[in-house]
Amino acid sequence: MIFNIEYETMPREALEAIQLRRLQATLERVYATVPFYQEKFEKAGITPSEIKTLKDLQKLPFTTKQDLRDNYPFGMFAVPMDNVVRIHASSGTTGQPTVVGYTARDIGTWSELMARSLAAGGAWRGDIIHNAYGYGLFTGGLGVHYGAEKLGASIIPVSGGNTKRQIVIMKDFGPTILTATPSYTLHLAEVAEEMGVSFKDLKFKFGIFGAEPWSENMRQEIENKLNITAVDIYGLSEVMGPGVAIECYQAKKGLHVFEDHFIAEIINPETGDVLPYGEVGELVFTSITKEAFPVIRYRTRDISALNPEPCICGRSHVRMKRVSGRTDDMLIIRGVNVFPSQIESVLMQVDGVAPHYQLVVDRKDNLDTLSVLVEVDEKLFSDEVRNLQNLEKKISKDIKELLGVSAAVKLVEPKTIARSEGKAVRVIDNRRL
Ligand code: DLL
Repeated sequence: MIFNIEYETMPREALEAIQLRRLQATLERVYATVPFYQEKFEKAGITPSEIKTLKDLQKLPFTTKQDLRDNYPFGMFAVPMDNVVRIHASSGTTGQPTVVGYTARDIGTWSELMARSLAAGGAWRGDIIHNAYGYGLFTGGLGVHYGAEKLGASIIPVSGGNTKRQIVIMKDFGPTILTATPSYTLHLAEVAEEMGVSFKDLKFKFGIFGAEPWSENMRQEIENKLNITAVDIYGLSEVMGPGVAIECYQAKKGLHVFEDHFIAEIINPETGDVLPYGEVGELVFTSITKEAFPVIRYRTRDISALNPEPCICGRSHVRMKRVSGRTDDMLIIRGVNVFPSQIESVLMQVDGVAPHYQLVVDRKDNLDTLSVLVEVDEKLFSDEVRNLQNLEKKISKDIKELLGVSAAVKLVEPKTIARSEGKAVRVIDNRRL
C-alpha cells in the first residue's frame, strides 16, 4: 500500500478520536513553543489542558492573516530553524507575503496527502502527470510534484509558462493527467488550437485544477474542450498548500477535506459564531499534524459550506462546497455585494462568450461603476456592431436581474484580456489606488 487509505473511509467515531488526540498534542506543542499562541490563549483565559472534546475547540481564539504578518517571517514557527527543511510563501498580492515552513516529516505528510489527492482525482501509478502549476515559492508546483512521486506516477515538472513548448510536450510525452490552474488550462487549450493540436488526439483522461475560484460552467467548458474529467483541488499555503481538500472523480460534488490532518469549521465572518453543516460562511482550519507551522483556527477568508453526507466514493470525510470567493474578494458596488464568481456564472451562460473576463471598478463623481470586459469568439466578434451591442445590453440586464447591480458590459475581441500563467487576475479595483 502506498499510503494509509483506511483513514479516508473510517467511521466518524474513530476518526474523531484520532482528531481529538492529534488536536490536544498540537495545542500542547504550540503553547510551549510559539509565544504568539501562548499569549493569545492566556488572553482568552484558556490552557490546552481545558480542551477535552472537539467542540471545546470553539473556545480558542482565531488566528488571522494579520497575526501571520505581525510575526513575519518566522515568528510563528513551532520548531527551531535546524528542523525546517523547506520554506514557501504566498504571493503577497494584498500586502506582505506570509511565510510558511515545513519539517522533513511535514513534507512527508504533505506528499502523502497530495498522493491521496491525486488518487482521488483519477491518477495512479503508470499515469504521466503534466504539472503546469508554478514551481517556486508558490506551493502548487512542488506540492503536486512530491505527491506524484509518492504515488509512483511519472511527473513532468513543466511549471507555468512557455506555453507552446508545453503543447509540444503534451503531444510527444503523452501525459494522461493535467494539473494547472483552471484559467491557465483554458489558455493551454487556446494555444493548442492555434498550433493545430486537438486535445481529442492527446492522451489526457483527468485534470486536477485549483488555486483559484472556478464555476461549474467553467468545469463543463474545460471538460468539453479537453475531453477529460475535471476535479477541483483546494488548499492554501498557511494550512499546507494544495491537498487540504479535493473532489473525487466519481462524484465531483464537493471537496473531501482530509480530516485526519485538518479540522474544518464554518463561521459567520461578522460574528465569529460557528455555523451548522450546510450553512455558507468563512472556512476556518486547524492543522492537527503539522510540526513546523501549525495553525489554530486559521481564518481563511474563503467562502464555503460543509456537507457531512456520505459520498458514493466511500470516503467518510466531510465535503466542502467549492469555494465561491473570498470575503475580501467581495466587491461592494453602490452598496450591493457582488462576487466575481457570480458574474462569471452569468457570463458563462451566454453562447459565444469566452471564459476570459475582467471586472473593472471605478469611482466617478463619488459613485461606483462596474465594467465587465469579456471576450467573445471570433465568429461573434465579426458580427454586426448592432448585434454585439444588443448582446452587451442583454448581459447587463441579466446581471442586473440576477445580482441587482448595474454593470457596463463590453464585449472585446478574442485574446485581448491578459492571460496568466498562474492565478487569473479577475478584478481591477481602481478605487483602491
Ligand atoms: O493556491 C494552493 C493550491 C495550489 C491549491 C494548487 C490548489 C492547487 P495559496 O497561493 O496560498 O495556495 O492561495 C490560497 O487560493 O485561500 C483560496 O482563496 C484560493 N484557492 C485555492 N484553491 C482553490 C479552489 C494555493 N480550488 C488561496 N477554489 C485560498 C477556489 C481556491 N479558490
